[in-house]
Amino acid sequence: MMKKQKYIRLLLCLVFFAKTSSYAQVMEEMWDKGTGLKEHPNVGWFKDAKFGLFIHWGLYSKLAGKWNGKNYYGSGEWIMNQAKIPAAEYAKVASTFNPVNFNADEWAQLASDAGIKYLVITAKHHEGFAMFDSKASDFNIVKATPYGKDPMKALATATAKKNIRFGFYYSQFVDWHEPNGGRNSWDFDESKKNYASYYSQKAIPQLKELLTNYGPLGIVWFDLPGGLTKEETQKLVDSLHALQPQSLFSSRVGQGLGDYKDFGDSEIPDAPVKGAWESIYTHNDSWGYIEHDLNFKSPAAIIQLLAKVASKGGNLMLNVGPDGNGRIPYHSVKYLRETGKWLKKNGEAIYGTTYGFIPQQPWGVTTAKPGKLFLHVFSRPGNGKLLVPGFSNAVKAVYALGNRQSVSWKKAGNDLELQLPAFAQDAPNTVFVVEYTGAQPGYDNKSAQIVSGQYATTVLDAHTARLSGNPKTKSFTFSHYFGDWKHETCVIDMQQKKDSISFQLRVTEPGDYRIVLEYSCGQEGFKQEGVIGFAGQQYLFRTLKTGEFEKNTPLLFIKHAVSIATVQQPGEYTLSIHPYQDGKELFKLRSVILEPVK
Ligand code: FHN
Repeated sequence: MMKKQKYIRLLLCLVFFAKTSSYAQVMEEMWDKGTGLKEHPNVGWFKDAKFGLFIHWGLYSKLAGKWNGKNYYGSGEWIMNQAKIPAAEYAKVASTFNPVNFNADEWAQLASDAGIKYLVITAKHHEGFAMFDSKASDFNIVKATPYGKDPMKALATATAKKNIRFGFYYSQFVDWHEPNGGRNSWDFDESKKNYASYYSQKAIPQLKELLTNYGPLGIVWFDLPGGLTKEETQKLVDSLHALQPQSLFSSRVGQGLGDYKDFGDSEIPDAPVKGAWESIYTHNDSWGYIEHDLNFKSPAAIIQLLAKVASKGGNLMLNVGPDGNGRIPYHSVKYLRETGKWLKKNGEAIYGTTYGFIPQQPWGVTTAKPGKLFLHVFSRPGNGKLLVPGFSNAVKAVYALGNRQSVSWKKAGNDLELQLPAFAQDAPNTVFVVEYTGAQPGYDNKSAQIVSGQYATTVLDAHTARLSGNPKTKSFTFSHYFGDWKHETCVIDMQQKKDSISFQLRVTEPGDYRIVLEYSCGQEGFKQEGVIGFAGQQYLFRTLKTGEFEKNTPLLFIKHAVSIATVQQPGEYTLSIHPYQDGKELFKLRSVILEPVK
């Protein structure tokens, strides 16, 4: 080949690689950037804690998702807003709020049994009702209800006895009870509100009461900031930190402040994130109690969610919504206890860990401590041979965490292969420990993704694709009911034939694999054709319609089985997807799923 042609070819390759390495760059930027917050010197306990309990409890708990004979779905704590209940009418609920079954010691014991290390409870949510004794407003549980006691005082004491860090959630701006509070536009004219007077007469005095009267607080969890400039927010933070310098303030204090980062509701970052952060999830579909919401995450789902969040380097704060009588729902108690039993045996793989340096595999995720990599095996390989790709360190020992039973292993280049012992196929998360020498390697976000016939499915998340042309990744936030937020990162804007995405795959077993595309597709994009290139073949598909896409409406996805691909030899392959011809956006691709055909 002419010298010039070689040069041009080299140049083209570099351009292609540069364009298609955007995924790796994004990953580097995301987790190298960390949370972007200045970490508090006392954040160490938080980063080690890994598992917190969120409690949403207020007058809304008594309404239980029902008002005037109508059932409400989604966030039960938003019922005043969803039903546009006049503040004066809503306040009357307090006159019958009498949670006689509330028992602080039982709640603290449940948290302890569940392996919870910190507990944050709503002291005042958007409804404006104080679940504590407040001199700043008589609209509180001691003055306005037949219960007449301060449950927060009891809970602060009970959690301290169990060595569980205690904290308050406080809605510092949204307050639907107050004429000058944020976001009640059905009783009050937003344009006439004086937020400054709301802060000075209620929010700041109540926050000072909370940071003064309940002992040392691990956390003050702010929510939905508003009505303050950055300078005013900084002043608020400084004045409150002066009362409790050791307490950690959540990033939802706003204006880029806070001592650790909270991601969106039900959101886990796509890539590992350095620093102190937490993901927050509901146990069912609502933060506040809804009598008819029994869609609780199973113990297995909680255990795997905790491991997935920890595998990115963060904490999971899981929410429960007690009812108006002060009882935590039966399924929350039962499933939290099951989670605690798992943590009792496997807590070493969660507490005090950082993100694992081996990215998600078909079998599960990893967490790490110096000299140890924890393999969280959600799915056991059919032949018991578990592959840990890209493990370059020297191995000292491999064993099952639960019973310390050693596991046979072998290294082949940068592959570590374990011969797993038998264990229950339906075990939610069986942890194996790899002890190694040498420094912990960096997060491996460049290796090819493993595809194996030993697992029922291999999911290729769209955000791991390399992009070429117009396509880009975009995270969508939406809720199906109301406020039960979901987050999905998709690849969008694949419109022209040249717009392609690709996955670098390492197929360890030859055979037939069914290709399933998980996507959302609206009126303008459906019935368009696409092309999948894989293992030397091309496969055609035509998109199906999943529903109309409008802002904030739910993205509905379909798992569309489009073809069977045959892989003749094990090895590295590229799986690419592009539109068959120029047209509208093909779809919003959530993932590509490969299923071995048996
Ligand atoms: O509006 C609130 C909601 O009711 C709930 O408290 C969640 C918990 O993170 N925070 C806000 C929505 O993000």
